[in-house]
Amino acid sequence: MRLLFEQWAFSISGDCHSSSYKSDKSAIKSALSLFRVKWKLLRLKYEFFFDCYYLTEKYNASQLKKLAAYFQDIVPYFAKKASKDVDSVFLSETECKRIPRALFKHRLANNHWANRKPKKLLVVANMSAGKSTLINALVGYRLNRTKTTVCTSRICMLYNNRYNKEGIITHSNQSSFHPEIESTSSDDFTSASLRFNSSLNDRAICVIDTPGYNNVDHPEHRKTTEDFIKSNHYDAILYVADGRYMGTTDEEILLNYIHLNTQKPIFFAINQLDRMKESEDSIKKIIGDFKSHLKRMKFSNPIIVPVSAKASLFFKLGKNTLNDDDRFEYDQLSIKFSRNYFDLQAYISEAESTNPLDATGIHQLETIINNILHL
Ligand SMILES: Nc1nc2c(ncn2[C@@H]2O[C@H](COP(=O)(O)OP(=O)(O)OP(=O)(O)O)[C@@H](O)[C@H]2O)c(=O)[nH]1
Ligand SMILES: [Mg+2]
Repeated sequence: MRLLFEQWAFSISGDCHSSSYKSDKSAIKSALSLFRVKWKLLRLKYEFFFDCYYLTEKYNASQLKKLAAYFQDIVPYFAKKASKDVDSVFLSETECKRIPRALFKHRLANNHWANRKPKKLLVVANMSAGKSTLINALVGYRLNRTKTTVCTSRICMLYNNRYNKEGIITHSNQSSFHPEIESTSSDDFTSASLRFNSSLNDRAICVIDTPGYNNVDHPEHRKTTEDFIKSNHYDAILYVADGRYMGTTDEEILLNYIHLNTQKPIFFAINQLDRMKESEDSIKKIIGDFKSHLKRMKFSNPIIVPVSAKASLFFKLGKNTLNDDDRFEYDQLSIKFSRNYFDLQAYISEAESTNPLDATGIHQLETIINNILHL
């Protein structure tokens, strides 16, 4: 706690001589009164105590009473009343006019959010179907490594963080914050939280990436994915099919495994549809054939969403963020997704797309995720 108090104080004062505090008392006094350059008013007492209580509540709620007693004992005279006011908020939910309203509002919103356990969406597919790209498209950033060769080798969880408007908090052996979201890669963490660039950005949701199932060179990938499917530590499965290779034996094996090993809702995306050609491929038929195939495999009334993960990711990122190769592809995709043939959402709903991003099917997928997970 002392370390956190110090950091809190430093974030305001800009001072970084942490060792100059000889005791808790002097650190707290400093955080409260602060020898702030040009700003000596004691305006942040309440914020300081709120933060201390939040931290204690989150990590050791049984110690809240102890914290109140500790503060009464240790805080300087000028902050005693503020400390008492905040005690009553956290210990007996008593409001107090002296406390800034914004802090109450924040606490209400925080409680509301904290009580909502995130729903978890497990994304599975065979190799290179586009799981990682689709997850990138859903969260709106390039986080998961994607390649034409094999890449994802372990489970990676991405949580939507409704409050942190910028940056990403990553967890592996230790947790860290990175202000630049795309400077991190899912190779370096096992879970992370960031605010999704998506219509799901105010929802309590976690999206889980898995390794390609049919990787003969790395049988452990199959095991990782199978173990997770069996674990039941998720609320629904999104199966990603590659629109170019449907109905393969590998696909049947994975679908069978899912069918036999989970009771959770499952729905389907057909990806990479931007690669189709109007003169050769009927997207309508691809969807229809997949539906019949799934029904034969005993998936009753399967929900199928046609998408282009790559186009949706590019359109969400914006042309300016792309390198020269990708910009060229961006232009081609923009032209494609202005044509009726590539209006993917029109294949499964009445709605006609009014912009290329809608046409990629990603918004429709987000809506379906929202409905299936009851977010
Ligand atoms: N044209 C096009 N390419 C895509 C699309 N989605 C993914 N790709 C490409 O397909 C390749 C594989 O994509 P990934 O997202 O890595 O596939 P994955 O399913 O995560 O692969 P593994 O982790 O190896 O199982 C990459 O080169 C992607 O750029 C899409 O919708 N359209
Ligand atoms: Mg992957």
